Amino acid sequence: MTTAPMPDFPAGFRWGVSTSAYQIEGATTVDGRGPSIWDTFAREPGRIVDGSTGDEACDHHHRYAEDTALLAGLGVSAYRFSISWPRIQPTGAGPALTAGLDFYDRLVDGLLAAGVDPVATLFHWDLPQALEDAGGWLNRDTAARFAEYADVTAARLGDRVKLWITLNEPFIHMSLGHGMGVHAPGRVLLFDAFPVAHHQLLGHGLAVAALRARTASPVAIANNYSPVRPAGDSDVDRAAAAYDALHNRLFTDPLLGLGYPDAPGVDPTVVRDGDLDVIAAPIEVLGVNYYNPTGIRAPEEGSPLPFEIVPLDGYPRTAFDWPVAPDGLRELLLQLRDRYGDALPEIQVTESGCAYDDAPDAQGRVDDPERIAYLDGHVRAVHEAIGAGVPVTGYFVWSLLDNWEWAEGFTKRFGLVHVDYPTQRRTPKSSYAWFRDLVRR
Ligand code: PNW
Repeated sequence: MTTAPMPDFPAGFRWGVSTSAYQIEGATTVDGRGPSIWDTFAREPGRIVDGSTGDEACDHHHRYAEDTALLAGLGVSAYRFSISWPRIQPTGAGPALTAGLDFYDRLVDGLLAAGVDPVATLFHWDLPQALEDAGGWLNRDTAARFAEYADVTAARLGDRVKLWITLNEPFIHMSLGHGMGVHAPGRVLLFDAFPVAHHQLLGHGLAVAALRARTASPVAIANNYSPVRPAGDSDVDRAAAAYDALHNRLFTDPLLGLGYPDAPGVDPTVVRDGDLDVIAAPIEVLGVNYYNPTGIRAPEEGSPLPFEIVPLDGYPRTAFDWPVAPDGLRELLLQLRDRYGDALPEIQVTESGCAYDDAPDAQGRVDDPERIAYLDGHVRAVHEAIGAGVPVTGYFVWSLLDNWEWAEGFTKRFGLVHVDYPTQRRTPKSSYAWFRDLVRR
């Protein structure tokens, strides 16, 4: 970490923190909530490293007032949360459940009273199980169901949510959920998962139209990006380009009107006339989730993949074994600007953060200097990108709270606030104080 003073950010720059519904809420059976694919997946033996589920998670559904007070104490101008689709429509179709909407209504009003802008994500991977039973995102109809869910949700919250985000990381949901089977719904389709990409993007486009009818607030999507670092030499350029097209362009080129790139798995027979126009509906903000770059080399002879992912040498590592590479964030922001030029909307970094094995000391304090160094480096990288002309207007830390980290269960802690799961006691870490001081300046 450099000791140089943090440079000033433009006035109005949005500082926030992010969470998602299934990772923090718990209370999975209250108020008529239906099961989601993550309730199902977490119950399958061997799926989650510690055998846990999100049944309780951080118990945020009951403790949202305490968590809103933590946000107020942090002084952030925005909080990005996600809405649980099966709380609103238990089977993914039909009228909205009033009790489900009531929870988010209370949350949103509490945030506004605390001076925090509510930023709502509609889909952070917790698909209603009934839709999965009908084919999930492999079924084109799910895109229409998603737009209907966006409509009924924005009918209630559209006047107060300050930024709507349709999908969170459709690439990770496709690749880990449907390609490799390490996330719900656990399908192993490899590149045959492409319809999951197209139907999510179609759902996004249809939802943008539904939101426009209900709200004047800006609309975004949150994509995951990872700049590609070629490793090795023979045929590496071809492998790197294939991975780059899959991870960084498949979910962005069609959004910005360029159609699908030449990426592994793209199947034009899935794309109907008019779909690309729906997908390219203008959005005000591109959400960028960034954690690390990806090392790529040419595949072994006979490999089913046109690339091989390899660990990157020479970087410190988080508890997830992910490399700490703030330069990758600057590189990616510049790449987006260079690639899309005037078609690129305003960017907000909607997730940036790291997992470490944080634990309270004998005095009950949680000191996490590695997280402070991580965030310091990434915030500076954003500042450099702004200086180079990239229109970045916000930065959200993943995450407010330690929470249920998908297939990793409770074993990975990403929070600015430590959570002791048996007691649900919240303890702000030293990174919470660091971020508060940064935001306050
Ligand atoms: C994102 N990967 O997920 C999600 O949006 C969050 O819900 C999650 O908690 C956070 O990042 C930390 O993992 C990802 O394997 C999951 O490359 C896996 C990967 C990337 C992002």
